[in-house]
This record gives sequence, C-alpha cells and structure tokens, in this order.
Amino acid sequence: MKLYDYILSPSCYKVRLMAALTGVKLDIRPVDFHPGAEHKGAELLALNPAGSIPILEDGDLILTESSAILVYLAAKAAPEWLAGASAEEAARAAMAVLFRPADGKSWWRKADRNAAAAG
Ligand SMILES: N[C@@H](CCC(=O)N[C@@H](CS)C(=O)NCC(=O)O)C(=O)O
Repeated sequence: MKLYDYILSPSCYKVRLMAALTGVKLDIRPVDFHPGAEHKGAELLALNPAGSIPILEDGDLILTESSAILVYLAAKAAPEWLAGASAEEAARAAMAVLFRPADGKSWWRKADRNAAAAG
C-alpha cells in the first residue's frame, strides 16, 4: 500500500500510527507539501481533487479521507470488526479508531491523561 505522506501532517500521522498498530507495511511516498504544495499539482489532484493528503493507494483503490483510511486498515487487520458487529460493538470500535490528532489526541489518550491527573 502506498501512502502519500508528509511527515508533519497530523492526518498522515494517524494513518502511519494505524498501519504500525495493524502491522501493515506502507510504501511511503513523501509529498513536498511545503514549500512545494505538491498536493495542489496535477499528479496528486488527479488522485484527490480535494487537494489534501493523506492519500492511500492499494491497487486500484484510492482512499483520501484519513478516517476512511483508518477504517480500511482496521477492517483489513480484523475483518470481524465490522462484519457481524453489533451496533454497540461497531460504535465502540469506531470510537477507538476514528480520531483526529489535531483535536488533541484520541479519546483514549485523553482518558489516560485525565486519569493520571486525577491520581
Ligand atoms: N478531511 C481530510 C483532511 C486532510 C487534511 O486537511 N490534510 C492536510 C494536511 S494535514 C492538507 O492536505 N491540507 C491541504 C488542504 O486541505 O488544502 C482527511 O482527514 O484526510
């Protein structure tokens, strides 16, 4: 799987994190995000007209929303996660998987931090 990646991007970071957690080996394709704005160039706009990264390529499949990419990696690692899961199980799994680092880390990191602060 090829990840169009920028090292300082929180959206790319969470994809790299999920890949590491699920044991998926990524073929990293560095994007000259700054100063080159390569994500606004013809090659990457052809993959993602929204002009953002991350972009994940897996054969013919192109995924462009980081949360969708996390779902894809998690579902590949543990197909039972979605197939046959109850609404409650699916929601609990989504709570763990769908997070935005820019929001101040995932809910489980915040829960750990709050528990430590509470003693
Ligand atoms: N909703 C998108 C947002 C991704 C995003 O904002 N990526 C930033 C880098 S962290 C980007 O490419 N920004 C350029 C732009 O949106 O013009 C996702 O989650 O994948």
